[in-house]
Amino acid sequence: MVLTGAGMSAESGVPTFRGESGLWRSYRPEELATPEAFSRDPLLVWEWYAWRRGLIAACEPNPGHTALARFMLRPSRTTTLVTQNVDGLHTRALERAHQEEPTGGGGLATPGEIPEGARAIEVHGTIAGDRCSECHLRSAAVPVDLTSVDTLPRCTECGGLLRPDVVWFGEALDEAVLSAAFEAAGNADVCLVAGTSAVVHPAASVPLATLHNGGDLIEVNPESTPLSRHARVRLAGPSGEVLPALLDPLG
Ligand code: BV8
Ligand code: ZN
Repeated sequence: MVLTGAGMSAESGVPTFRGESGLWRSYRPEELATPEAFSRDPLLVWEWYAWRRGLIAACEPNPGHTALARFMLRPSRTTTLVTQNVDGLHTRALERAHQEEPTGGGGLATPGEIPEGARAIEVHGTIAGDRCSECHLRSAAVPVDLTSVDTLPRCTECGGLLRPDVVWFGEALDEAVLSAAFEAAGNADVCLVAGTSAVVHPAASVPLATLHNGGDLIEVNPESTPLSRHARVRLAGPSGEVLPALLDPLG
């Protein structure tokens, strides 16, 4: 299995959370990505997410996303991708790779949707979706009118304020999504961990399930992290360069 974090998208131009470019108007993500911040100042939180949506829309998947997508789509694929990222770049890379070469470069074409098992498990949700803060109805993201708190998007069903469909700090992850991630890790021979500082839980402990089951960890990160000491192999470089070098020959 593969676990990715914000570092995976750094070479696409999406700022990481804890790197120097991760700040926005001197706020830390932990101050804005919380239910308390949203109920205190929904306009400020929406300004941050609207800014991120605009930035992400202008970004492209990088060669690391593409190499991983091709690897996931191979007919013999038995790899599960779990991501902490909400930017949707893995899905865009998978859709593009599936169009270009439905089986990642080998075997018979499987037309139509990305195969079920090849989809990214987004444990922290998606910035491309909205969710009602009252009735939890989900919908595709709508444009956000930031003129004032009164012009923020509201639920068509109950009139509640819409929020981005992401998991905030202090909020529980979706049970089914999280157990799918831990199950994949528990069954994996190898957990490839790319681009995460491994400080946000419970996602950061998913790779430990591979270790507990006798599997190995490979870490792709220019820096070391709390997972580094558990890694059988550490590839200390940017995922946009390391993953193509690592995965393309395997294809
Ligand atoms: C939960 C969605 C319980 C939103 C995100 C004290 C108080 C309150 C809570 C806690 C606390 N202590 C611990 C907690 C729990 C908390 C937590 O872990 N906090 C941390 C900060 C200590 N966790 C939670 O609150 C979680 N929920 O515990 O619920 C519960 C249970 C039942 C009932 C109720 C509650 C929810 C956590 C989810 C938060 N949401 N995102 C949004 O995006 O706006 S987390 C956010 O951080 C992103 O998803 C991000 O992916 C994630 C992790 O960060 P990273 O991905 O690792 O990114 P980071 O910038 O940190 O690191 C980048 C790495 O890439 C670096 O290592 C860098 O070296 C590397 N890199 C850079 N360039 C490259 C590269 N690598 C490769 N290539 C490159 N080119
Ligand atoms: Zn509603």
